[in-house]
Formats: sequence, C-alpha cells, structure tokens
Amino acid sequence: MTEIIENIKRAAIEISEAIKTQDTGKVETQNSSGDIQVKLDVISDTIVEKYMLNTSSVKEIISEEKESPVTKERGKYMVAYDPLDGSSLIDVDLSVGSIFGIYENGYNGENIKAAIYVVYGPRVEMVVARDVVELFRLNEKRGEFEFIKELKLQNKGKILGPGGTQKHWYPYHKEMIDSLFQEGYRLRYSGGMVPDLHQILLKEGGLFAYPGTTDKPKGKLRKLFEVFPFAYVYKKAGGYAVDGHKDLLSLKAEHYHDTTPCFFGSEYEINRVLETYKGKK
Ligand code: AHM
Ligand code: MG
Repeated sequence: MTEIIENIKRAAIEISEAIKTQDTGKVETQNSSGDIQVKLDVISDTIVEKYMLNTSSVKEIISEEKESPVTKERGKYMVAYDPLDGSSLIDVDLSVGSIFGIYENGYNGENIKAAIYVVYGPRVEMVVARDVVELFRLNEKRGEFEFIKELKLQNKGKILGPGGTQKHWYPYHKEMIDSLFQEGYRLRYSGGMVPDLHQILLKEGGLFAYPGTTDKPKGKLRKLFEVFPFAYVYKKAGGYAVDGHKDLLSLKAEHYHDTTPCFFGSEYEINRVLETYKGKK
C-alpha cells in the first residue's frame, strides 16, 4: 500500500505540472461514459497508468477514461481512478482533482481498502484515507508532500454543495435543500466534486449532494472512480455517505462505469437526507 501511495504522489506532481503547462483544449474523442474529453484528461490518464503499472502490488487498473481494465500478471490490489475530475473547469481556472480507490478482490464498495484524492488548487493537497484520514500538502520547492494534519468531521456543519440540474430535482429533494438553506446553511458549490468535498471535509461538516434526478435517476457520479473512494474518505473521517437509503459502501457495481445518487456529509445532514428519502426513489 505504501508503494501505491508513493507512486500516486509522483503521478500527482506530474499531473500538476501538466495542468500548469499543457494545452487546455478538447480532444475529438469521448470517454467511455460519453463525456467530452480534454487533452489533459488523456495526459493525466497516461501519467497515472505509467506509475500504477510500475507498482508491484498493483495487479489491475481501470479509469474513468478507459473502457475496461488493464491487467498485469502479479499483484494484490486493483486501482480504480479518475485521473482528472472536473476537467471541464480547467479552462475557467477553477480547482480540479484526481481520485483513487484501492480495491482488493473486486470493485464493490466493501472491497475498498484505501482511498486517496488530490486537489490541484492554488496549492496541491492530497488526502489519504486508510485507518485515519490524513492531509498532505505539496512543498513545491522540495517536490515532496508534507504531512499537515489528521482530518475529522464534526456532527453538523454550515455549508451545502447541492449538485445536479435543479430543473430535474425531485420535489422532495428541492424541499430538503430549501429547508437547509432556511436553517442558515450557506452555498458552497464549484462544480468540481474534489474541491467541493474537500471544502466540507476541511470545514469539518456540511452536505454534498449529487442526487438522482428525473432525467438521470441514477445520478451522474461513478461508483468506482468517484463515489466509493469519497465514501471511504468520509466514513473514515467520522462522517457518512449514503445513496439516500443505504450506506454507499454497501453497494455493488455491475459495470465499471455505473453511477449512483450520492450524499456525503456529517451526521446531522445525512440524517436529514435519510428522513427525506424514506419511501421515495
Ligand atoms: P467528470 O468526471 O467528467 O469531470 O464529471 C464529474 C464532475 C464532478 O466533479 C462534479 O461534481 C460534477 O461532475 C458536476 O457535473 P454537472 O456540472 O454536469 O452537474
Ligand atoms: Mg470525474
């Protein structure tokens, strides 16, 4: 596991350089979910692939940019990753991220053994979740990630990141969001799940929601590359992660690119979600 984390750090430093220096334009092709790719999606995918296939404990990799896994002969872990999440925000210079789930014996929620994400913002930060959740920050001069602190969520926060197209929200979802704003929650939503979830984690509470909607009942965010890793991070930090009804880590994945509605936050807000969604979709 240490070897995987060290190689993810190396990949993150290279991706961060690429973000600063490479063309931010689009490519002609689409990825396997049908999203428009930018050149940096492809570059970042290649960087992570290079490091992960050179990690002896990794036996297989799959990414948001790949149709199916790349498999090696030996190794224990399977790494599912989104090399550059929120890449449509690159051309407006907002923060983006990379997300990694380390799995053993399959890609279901219960098989995840560690999760890591990297935020490329004004500074580069990395969060590593194993038994505890730790924050690291890149010291650009030394080219090394330095440990900053352990992260823990409180029971209740003050901020709200409500994703999805509002026109297509179910009425009960809209009522819940409205009522949280009425309680005094403030809007914190950039459109990049990595910085949005990072903010809630560092502010020690709140709610991020990417619900199912009338046009996309299964939501947008992918289980393997986005949802399971963040569910693992939030749960290890003392928070909660649900699909509206169940713990996200109790879900199975039938296909590599399956999506699910998802809610991440602290105890109070997730209880509101569970109450709201009881008996609903
Ligand atoms: P991507 O992996 O194609 O970048 O999509 C994931 C991103 C998330 O970071 C964000 O929460 C979500 O898409 C926002 O999508 P939309 O603006 O379509 O609601
Ligand atoms: Mg993504």
